[in-house]
Formats: sequence, C-alpha cells, structure tokens
Amino acid sequence: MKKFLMIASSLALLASLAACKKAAEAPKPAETATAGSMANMPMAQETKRGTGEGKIVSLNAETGAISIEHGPITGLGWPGMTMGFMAKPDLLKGLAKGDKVSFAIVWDGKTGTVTKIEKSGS
Ligand SMILES: [Cu+2]
Repeated sequence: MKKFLMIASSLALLASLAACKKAAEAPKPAETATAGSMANMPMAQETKRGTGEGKIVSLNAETGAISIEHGPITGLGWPGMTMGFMAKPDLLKGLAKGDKVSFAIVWDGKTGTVTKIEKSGS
C-alpha cells in the first residue's frame, strides 16, 4: 500500500511538472494567412497580397516610386513601418506627400507593388 501511494504521488508530481512546462510555453503567433490555395504555396517565390493604411512619405509620379508610412499589413503579417513601393505612375495621379491612403499591394518576396491606392477619409 505504501509503495502504491509513492508511485501515485510521483505520478502526480510528474503530471504537475508537465502542466507547468506546458503553461510556460509561449503561445505561437496566430497564422495570419487566409485559408485557401495561397496559404499552401511554398515560401520561396511566393506572391502575396496585402492591404493596409498609411501616409505618403514621398512619391515620384514619373517613376512610380512611393514611400508609405504604413500600419500593419493585413494578409502579409507585416508590422507598421515606412517603406518604399512601386506603382504604375497613373495610379499615383492626384496623390501627394502627406496624404492618408488605403492601399493594396502584391509582394513577390523582394518588391511590393501597389495595385490599388486611394485617399482615406480619416
Ligand atoms: Cu512595410
């Protein structure tokens, strides 16, 4: 009987240790990719689409280069930052430095290309 109790208590100890370890593990960040074929594509050479909001830091209407101070990019899992994108120059017509915009981009792993951009009211 004594032996049984010892085994039982050491099992309980093991179980509590296991529970401790599990609780201490950091939660994994949630997968931000939306369900569908895109999420199953290999990371390399993957083309991803994202949308975000931000403020135009600079733009060149001739080359289509645009720099946006943007918030988190939905679909790409990017945090907010300031970065440069490329766009068809026509897309940038009517936009100016300082404008708040909402935009959509395609990311090919190296370059973010703006596919849609418009002034956001707020
Ligand atoms: Cu960025």
